Amino acid sequence: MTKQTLRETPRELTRQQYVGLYYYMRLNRAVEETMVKLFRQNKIVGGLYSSLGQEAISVGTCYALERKDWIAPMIRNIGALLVKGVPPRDIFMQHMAKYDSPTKGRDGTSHFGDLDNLHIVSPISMLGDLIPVMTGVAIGGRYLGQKIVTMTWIGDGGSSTGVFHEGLNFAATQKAPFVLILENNLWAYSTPVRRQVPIENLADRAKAYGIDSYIVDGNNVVAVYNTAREAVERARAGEGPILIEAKTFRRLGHAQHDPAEYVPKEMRAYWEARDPIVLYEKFLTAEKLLDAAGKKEIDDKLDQLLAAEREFAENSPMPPAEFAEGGVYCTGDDCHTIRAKWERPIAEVTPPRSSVKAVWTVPGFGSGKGSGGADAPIHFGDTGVVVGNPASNGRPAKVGTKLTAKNAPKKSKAAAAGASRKGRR
Ligand SMILES: Cc1ncc(C[n+]2csc(CCOP(=O)(O)OP(=O)(O)O)c2C)c(N)n1
Ligand SMILES: [Mg+2]
Repeated sequence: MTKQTLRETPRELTRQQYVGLYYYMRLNRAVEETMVKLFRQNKIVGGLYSSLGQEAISVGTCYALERKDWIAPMIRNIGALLVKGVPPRDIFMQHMAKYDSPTKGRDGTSHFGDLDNLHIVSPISMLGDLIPVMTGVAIGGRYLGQKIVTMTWIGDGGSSTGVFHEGLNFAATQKAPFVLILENNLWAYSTPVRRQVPIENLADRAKAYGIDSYIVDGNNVVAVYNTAREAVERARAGEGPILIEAKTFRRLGHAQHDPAEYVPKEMRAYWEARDPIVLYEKFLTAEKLLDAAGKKEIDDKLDQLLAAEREFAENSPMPPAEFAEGGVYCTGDDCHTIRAKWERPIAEVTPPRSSVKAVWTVPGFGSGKGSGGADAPIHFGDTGVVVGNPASNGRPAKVGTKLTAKNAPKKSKAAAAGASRKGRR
């Protein structure tokens, strides 16, 4: 069901949280403004994207997460990276392909992640692919009993890819603790949303997957935060995935190279008058949460921080030439030790004990029976038992065929060995 309003009265934020939202929106904008300068000085390698006018979405949604939660930002989600704790210098250096950047100059833009500390999955260029990936992370977290929520962002254009539907349907059937933010900024490259989708509200797509959705004013950071907070809490409580459509506008072109002359002037003017930072400043002033002195403090803090971060990034060297051929493909142990990191003892998460019940269970999930009659991890419905008969040259036996003494395959040596291995467990 699509909700225009929240289930309960929005919670009061603390003064620190109100100011925090403001600080991160300002930081988001300042980091991107700095990168525009670097781009014009030819110091950025590759394209430069902008989230001008969309800062309330990245910041407000990510602010609703807990430290342990996982995000997968896209190109217009620098704000989410900053809220998660990525220092501006990493973002600058990554765009400049510097040696000290998170990918050591091997990749550009915001294409980097941090699996160990900040729980950030790197963007995937193929629009929509992060949906099944983050669904997988959510299910993995539930299996490990971590009570995490995962979040990713998608555009209006990206919401028409096949994998958007496949991924969201998969998340819904799995009841994954996953929140998807759909940033409807009215344009996908030069295609207006009306020429791409025959519906008014993209949130309505949630109905097709049987999940809940919200529509929120993407230029109102408090509304975005409150909506995301409620969605995150519901997902964490086991209600399944939730889709939030944030209505907004892409103020610049697709990237720096695009002057976006195809955007009608009146449309641009309408949205420019709704700048999320200007609106929020007015709100904070009216509510006496920020005065001139408080604003000056933030201005100064941002100036100092960005000057220092930019200097660090500019002084970082480019990667040495001989480094180019290394690390493109993992070459095994001389690259890094390939070993899964278990947060529960390995014996507990590998067979036979991996069949233990997930620590964090969700009502109605996993109550199905497998073909053998025992609890199955997913519901197999009423499908009959499928029995493969080795004697039929690889052809499967008919659905529903029961094993009888007559059609039972003889135990091969390998099967017998397998059985005894099982017996030893
Ligand atoms: C599957 C896929 N198709 C096409 C592209 C090329 N592409 C990159 S961004 C983009 C436009 C995306 O528009 P939207 O999803 O509305 O996001 P916005 O740029 O407005 O934030 C396209 C078509 C891609 N990256 N992946
Ligand atoms: Mg768009």
